[in-house]
Amino acid sequence: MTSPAINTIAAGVVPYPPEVAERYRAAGYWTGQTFPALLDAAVAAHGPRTAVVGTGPSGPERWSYGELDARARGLAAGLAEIGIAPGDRVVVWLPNVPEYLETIFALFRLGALPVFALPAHRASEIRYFVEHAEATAIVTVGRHDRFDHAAAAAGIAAEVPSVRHVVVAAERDAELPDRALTLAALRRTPPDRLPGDDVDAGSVAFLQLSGGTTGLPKLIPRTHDDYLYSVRASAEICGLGPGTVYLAALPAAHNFTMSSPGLLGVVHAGGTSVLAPSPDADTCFGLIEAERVTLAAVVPPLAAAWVQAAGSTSRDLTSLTTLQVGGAKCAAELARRIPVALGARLQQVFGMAEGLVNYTRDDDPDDVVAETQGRPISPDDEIRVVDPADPDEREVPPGEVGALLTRGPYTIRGYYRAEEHNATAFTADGFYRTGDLVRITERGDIVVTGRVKEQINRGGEKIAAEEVENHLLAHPDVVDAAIVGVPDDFLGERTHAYVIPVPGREAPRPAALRRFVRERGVAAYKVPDTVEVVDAFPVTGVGKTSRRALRAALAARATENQAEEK
Ligand code: OOB
Repeated sequence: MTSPAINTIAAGVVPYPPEVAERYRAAGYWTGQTFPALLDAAVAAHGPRTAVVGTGPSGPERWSYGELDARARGLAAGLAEIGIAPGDRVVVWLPNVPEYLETIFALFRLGALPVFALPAHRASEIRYFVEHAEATAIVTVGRHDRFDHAAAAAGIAAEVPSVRHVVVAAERDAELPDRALTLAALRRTPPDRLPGDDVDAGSVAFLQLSGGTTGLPKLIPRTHDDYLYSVRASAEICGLGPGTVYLAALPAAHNFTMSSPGLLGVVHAGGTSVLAPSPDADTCFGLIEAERVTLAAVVPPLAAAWVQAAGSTSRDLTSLTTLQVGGAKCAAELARRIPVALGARLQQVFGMAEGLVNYTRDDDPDDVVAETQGRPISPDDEIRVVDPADPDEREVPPGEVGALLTRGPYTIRGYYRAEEHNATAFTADGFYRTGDLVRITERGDIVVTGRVKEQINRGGEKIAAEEVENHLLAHPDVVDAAIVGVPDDFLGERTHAYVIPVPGREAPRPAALRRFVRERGVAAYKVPDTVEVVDAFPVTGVGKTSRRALRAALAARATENQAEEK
C-alpha cells in the first residue's frame, strides 16, 4: 500500500469543480502523472541520453537524464535537511543555467512549490512574490547580468520573516552573502524516498506569474494533472521525440519556454534541451550549429533579429526544422520571411500562463501559418468570443472580433490568493477572461487582433500599466501618471509615461523619473521607454475620467502622433 497522497496547498486555490475534474480524468487528459513521475519515466526510457546542455556557474555542463535525476534527488535531500517541506513555496530566480532544471525537479521531488521569477526581475518584484507566496526560500545565482542576485535575495531574506534560506547556484562559498548556502553544499546522498513521490497529482505543483493587468502581478497555481496534460499534448502536436534538440532562447521560467512544449515537453519526449545564456543571434546561431538544434522558441522581435542576422551568418543552421514564435503578435510579413531566411518552418504559438495554448499545425496551409495564431491544444478547450461592450457578454457573430473567454482542462479557475480579482478575471461559470481581442476564421483558427486589458506587450514582455504608474506616483514631485503603449517597429509596442508634476514645484526631468523607477528595483523592461511631463492629461470630454478611458484616449493620441512622425 502506498501512503496517503500529499496535497501540497489548497488554501487560496480555486479548485476545478469535482464533476469537471472527473470529466477531464475520464477523457484521459488528467492521468495522475506528477512531475517526479515525469522525470522517472524519462530516466527509465532514456537514462543515458543527454537531457540538458548549458553553461552554469562552474562552466559548461552536459547532463544525461540519469545525472539530472541524481543531482535533483541529491539537492532535494539537502533541501529537506534544512527544513524545506512539502507545500513550501520557494522562489526560483534563475537565468538559463542547467541548475534551473536541477532545482525545479528537486523541489518537485520534495513536494515543494517553485514560484517562477524571471531573471530580469529585481528586488521589489522578488520581495512581492516572496511575501505574497510566504516563501520559505529563494534559489538564485550570484552575479549575473551585472547584478548581484544573491546579495539582493539575502537582503529580502533579512527583511521577510518567512524566508529561512537563500540558496545560490554556485560551487564555492566564496563571496556568498551571510546565511546563504550553495547548491553544491546541499547536493547530498539521496534518501530512498522523497515526499514528492507521494504527491497528489490534483494538487498544485508550482506558482507561475501572470503578465498582470493591475498594480501587483498575480500568481497562477498550476496542478500536476492540468500542466502535464498540456505538456504531453504539446509535445505530440509539435512532433517531439528523443531526437529533438530544443534551444531555450527565452527565459526558462517563462511558460512558453517551459511547456509549449519547451523544456518539459523535451523531458517527456526524452530529447535534449540546450539553454542559451542570451537570446541574441550570435549566441543562438553558435549553439544551433554546435548542438544541431532542431527546435527553438522566440518572441517576434527576436525572430526579426534572427531573420536579419541569418543573411550574413557563417553558421550552419540546417538542423533547425522549426522556429516557434509567440508571446506577442507575429506580423504576417515577418512570418513569411522566417522560412526563407532561416530554412525552418514557422509555428505560431498563442498562449498564456493561465492555461490556454494555441498552435498552428505542421500540415496547415502556408497562409494559415503566416496569418493566424493557430488553434487550441485540446478538443475540450472551450472558446467564447464575446462582445466586450455587452454586460451580458453575448457571443459575437462567427468571424467577428470579440473578447476571448476560455475554460478547459489546463486553464486555471482562479489566481492564487486573489479572491477580489478573481471575481472580475473569471466568469461565474469559470471562464477566464483573457483580455485578448480575437476573431475565429472559418477553419477555426484564432487571429489575435488586439486586447482590452490594461497591459502593454513590449515584445512579449508584459507590463501592467497600473504597476508602473504606482512606481511613478511614489515620486514626491509627481501628482498623477498614466502609462500607455505606443506602436514600435521593433518591439511591436513600447511604453510612454504621461506625468503630471505637483503644482508649484519644479517638474522632474524625464531621465530622472526613469532612473527613479529603475532604482525602486523593478525589471528594466518596465522602466518607461519615454516620459512626457504635462500640466494635465490632454483629454477632454471624458467627463469623470476613469483611468481605463484615460489610457485608451492617451494611447489613441500617442498612436496618432506616431503616425504623424512617420
Ligand atoms: C505567453 O504567456 P504570458 O502569460 O506571458 O502572456 C499571455 C498573453 C496573451 O493573453 C496575449 O495577450 C499575449 O500574451 N500573446 C500573444 C501571443 N502569445 C501571447 N498575442 C498575440 N499573438 C501571440 N502569438 O505569452 C505565452 C505562453 C505560452 C506560450 C506562448 C506564449
